[in-house]
This record gives sequence, C-alpha cells and structure tokens, in this order.
Amino acid sequence: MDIERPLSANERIKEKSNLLRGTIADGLTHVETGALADDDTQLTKFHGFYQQDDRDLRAERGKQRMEKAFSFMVRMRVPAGIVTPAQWLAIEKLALERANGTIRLTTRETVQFHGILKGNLRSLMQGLDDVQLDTIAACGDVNRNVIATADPWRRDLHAQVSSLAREISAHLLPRTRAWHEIWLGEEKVSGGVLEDEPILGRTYLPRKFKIGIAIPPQNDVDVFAQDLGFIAILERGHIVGYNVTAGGGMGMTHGEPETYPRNADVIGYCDRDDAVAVAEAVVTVQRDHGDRSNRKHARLKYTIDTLGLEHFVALVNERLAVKLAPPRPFVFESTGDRRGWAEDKDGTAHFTLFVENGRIHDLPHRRMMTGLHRIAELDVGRFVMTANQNIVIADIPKSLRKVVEQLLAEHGLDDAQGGLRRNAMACVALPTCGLALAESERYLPELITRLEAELDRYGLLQTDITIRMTGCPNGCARPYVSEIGLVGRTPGVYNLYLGGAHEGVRLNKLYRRDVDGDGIVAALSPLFAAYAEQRKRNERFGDFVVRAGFVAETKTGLDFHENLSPDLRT
Ligand code: SRM
Ligand code: SF4
Repeated sequence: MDIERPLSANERIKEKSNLLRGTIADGLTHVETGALADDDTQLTKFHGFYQQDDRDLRAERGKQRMEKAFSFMVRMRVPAGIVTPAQWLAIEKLALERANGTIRLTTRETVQFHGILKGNLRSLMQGLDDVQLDTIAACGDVNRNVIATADPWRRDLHAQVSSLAREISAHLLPRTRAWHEIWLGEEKVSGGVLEDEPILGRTYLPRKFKIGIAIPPQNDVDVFAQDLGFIAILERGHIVGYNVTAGGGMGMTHGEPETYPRNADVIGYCDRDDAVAVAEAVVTVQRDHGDRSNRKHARLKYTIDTLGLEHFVALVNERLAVKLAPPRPFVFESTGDRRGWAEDKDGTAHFTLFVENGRIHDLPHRRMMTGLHRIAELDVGRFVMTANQNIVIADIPKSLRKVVEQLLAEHGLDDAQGGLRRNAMACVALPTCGLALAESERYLPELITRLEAELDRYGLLQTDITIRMTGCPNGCARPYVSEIGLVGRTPGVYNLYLGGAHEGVRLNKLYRRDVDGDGIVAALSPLFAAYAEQRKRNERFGDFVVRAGFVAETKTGLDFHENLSPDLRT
C-alpha cells in the first residue's frame, strides 16, 4: 500500500508563490537588510539568482554580531552559450559596475555574476534585457540552460544544434510573466488573463532539470551527465536525428549511498523534427512521476531507477506521436574542447581561449578581461562559451585573424597549457558557494602545478588527462565522469576518484578517502609512473587504471558505491 508522504517545503513555497512572484518585489524595497525573505530565496532561483554571503567574512561578522555579508549570484540563460560581441561588452560592463568585477563562465555554457548587492539586482537584469539576454529559469526546479557542443568549426552542424538548443529552451520556459514584472516593471497580468504553466505545471518540476546536445565525436557537454541528452546522428555530414539519453546526474551526499551519481541510459532515437516533442514528453513524465517529498530523491535519475527503465520509456512513448526508434551507433572521443586556432575552408578562423576554471578577470600576466574587451570591440564574429568553462572566439574573418592574434599575445592570452591543466575544471566553491566543504576554484591551479611536476618526470606533461575538482559532493564540475575526480570533504581534504573515461562514458570510483594535497600527489605519482611505463598505444589514463586493476569499472549509478568497504561509504 502506498503511504502518502508530505510534500517538501519547497513544493509549498512554489504552490503559494503566485507563479514565482512571492514577495520578491517587496523584499527589494527593504533597505535595512541585504537579504530577502527566506521563502523568496527559493523563488529567486527561478529568476536566475541565489542569495549568498561571503564565507571568508562569516566568522568575523558573526563575532561582531553583524548581519552576514549578503550578496547575490546571478546566472544568465544562454542556450548553446553563444553571445555577440556587443552582448559581451554589456556583460563586462555589468560585471564591473554591478558585480564583483569578474565574469565567471560556468560548466553549462553561461555566465555567472557574483557579489551583487540587493540594490543592484534590478539594474543588472535591465542591463541584460537591453541586449536581449535574460536569467529566466537559469536556476530553480525547471529546465536549466540548454547546452550544445561548442563547435563553430563544423559550421552547419553547430548551427543546427544551437538552434535546437534555443528551440527546446524557449519551449520549456516558464510562461509566468513574473520575471518581466519584477525586473522590468512590466504591468501586472490582471483582469481576465489567466496565466498558466501548460508544460511545467503550477508547481513546476520536482527538481532541477538539465539538457545537453552533443555532436560526436565530441562529448564536451558530458551528455551522460544530463537528465536528458541528444546525441546527433550524422549521415553524409548532416544531422538526420538524435539518440536520446535520459537519467544522468552527478549530485550525491557523503555518507548517504542512496544518493549517487548516475550516467544516463540511451533510450532510443528520434528524428530531428521530433526532438522538441521528446524533450516535452520526458519533462512531463518527470513532472508527473518525480518525487515531490524528498528533494534528495527528486532528480530524473531516481525517478527512472524507481520506475524501472522500461516502464519509464513506455511512459515517454505514450506521450509521443512518433515513438522512439532503436538507438543508432555513435562514437565519442573526448570531453575536451578543441585547442588553439582552427580555420574553415574559406579562412574564417576560431580560437579556443583557455580560461582557468572559467574565471575572467585581469591578472598582471594574463589580462583576460581587457583582452576580450579589445577583441569584442572589433565587433566581428561571436563568443561561444563551452561546457569546459572556456570560450571560443569564433567566426573571425580571415582579414582580422592577425589582429586578434596580436591582441591575444599583447594580453598574455596565447600561452599553451599542459595536458592536465587544459583538461581541468573546478567548481566555484569558496567563498561564495553556501554548500562548499572545501576550496575548489581557488585551489586546483596550484595542485595542478604540483601534479605537472610529477607528470613531467614521466614524460606525460602534454598527455590529455581530465581532472575535475568540486568543493562538495554535489558535482558541479562533473567530477564523477572524469579520469581523476576530487571531491571536497572538509577544508583541505578530498576524496580521490579514478577511472572515468576520457570521453565521458563511464563513472569513476573512489580510490582514496580523505587525502590532502600531499596525499593526492603521493597517490597519483606512482600511477603516472605505471601509466607511462605500461600503457598500451593510445590508451587513456582512465582506461589504464581500470585495466591495470587500480579501480573496478563502474557501470551504473547503482553500483557506484558497490566496491566500497562499509567504512568507505561515509
Ligand atoms: Fe551546481 C548547486 C554552481 C553546474 C550540481 N551549483 C549549486 C550552487 C548554486 C550552490 C547552492 O545551491 O547554493 C552553486 C553556486 C556556486 C557559486 O557561488 O557560484 C553551483 N553549478 C555551479 C556552477 C557555477 C559550477 C561552475 O563552477 O561552473 C555551474 C553552473 C551551471 C549553470 O550555468 O547552470 C554548476 N551543478 C552543475 C552541474 C554540472 C552540469 O549541470 O552539467 C551539476 C551536476 C549535474 C547535475 O545537476 O546532476 C551541478 N549544483 C549541483 C547540485 C546537486 C544537484 C543534485 O542533484 O543533487 C547542487 C545542490 C542542489 O541542487 O541541491 C548545486
Ligand atoms: Fe558549491 Fe558543491 Fe557546486 Fe562546488 S560542487 S559549486 S562546492 S555546490
């Protein structure tokens, strides 16, 4: 017998929010505090922003009985991560004038602004709207920013997946006008106009929902880490349709093995014209069957494991005019971005700018903010943000390539990186992330410098190996699908995971628990030595550690914890 379980607190907040309005507008007028009302801080996520406080200052302000140093993080919605030079200049201006002076590229092909004071929120949103950008549904229990392979080199294919990303994003957007009312001052919906949410429902989805579109052989979007994925199937250089994946997700909680990262299953194939309908069908199955009592069990991956994959696929098919067909063959090679310059046949050029952990600002030796400003001022091409926290300066006409090259050199942006660093990602973590248990973005660069010294000893400095660090087990840099994963436990202490596949098709496994920087270097150095000596031709590090028996292969989320002794399960 099914026992009725109470709805989670967030469900009640959504229910009484009047389609995401809550009392946010009123909260903006309260100048005596830098914060918003508690319930509203859940609703603001649907508007694309989070209330945070500076954790570097938390203890000191607590001692002095001062209010926390509240500020806000705002995330944009940019399907496929493409912005024009004019939009880039507007983003930069807002970062300098309304936020903390940095632009943070995220693992979902968009921009985050940090350190925004309450009084600056409205002007920031309006500044984005002025250049046709917004933050609607960038966070919250909705479909988040839709990401797509960042590959302007394959111009037609890139155009097709970008346009699908925009279509899906628009189709699944909340219909409420709350964002426009609160931030742009649009007149309230009144008298006879009944707003509704035909797809998401009036209490939206049970949890966040993420979609990625990949063009093989690139798996830069980590399609298996997405709730819903589309893998382009090519025939004679054209996309004829997509394999559909479902049930990916990274988040877990230390010590709770009923939470786990999960790689998505390939559930079928659809023609290109049916992809939006498939997205709607999967989203509405999750809307109707997802767990609305326990938010730690509410992602699509748990819905699928609870229903069983076959039942889930049958529910999706019930909602489709054209049923899913059997999946077609595809091959992935890498989750990384292309490197450096590449040219189209007509000489149009694209340059992938390496952005360490996505943070754009001026350092003495690497003046990225200014360099990108100067390039944007040329007003040519596009900026394409990648799911690896990098940016492609795309579509530079042949006549201007030299100028861009010179600007890159002038600002220290053309230096080459080693194979570990260029394949690294770290989440934001401290000081802004309220959930961080350890450093990530501020620590990974120096750890990599130490690991590079080891790699160099074994002639592996230029070998591409993925390494990803997060400050907690939520998995924002997708550490459980990288060859080396580091997940924060407490300050300075991490769990070390190994054995993910370079092309992102396999989860890794816990190799060492509770190691500090010295412990990480000590654990990895002998493995680098063994890899250098014993690897087969073209064998990737992640595949090697599995073949050589250092870790067992993980097939599904459910066996993620399986080879751990009970004391490792915490
Ligand atoms: Fe994330 C929560 C940052 C991508 C899984 N994530 C957060 C918050 C908002 C913390 C919070 O809830 O208070 C972090 C804000 C930190 C800050 O100060 O900026 C945060 N997540 C990020 C970003 C900025 C990491 C980065 O360095 O780039 C990424 C923004 C993406 C975007 O533009 O939309 C980011 N987060 C991811 C990803 C990767 C992805 O989407 O491909 C994941 C893993 C995939 C997944 O969702 O399963 C991810 N974030 C989470 C989770 C765990 C969700 C779960 O199912 O358990 C949380 C916590 C939560 O939702 O309860 C979280
Ligand atoms: Fe914060 Fe954890 Fe996400 Fe890192 S992984 S940004 S610490 S929630």
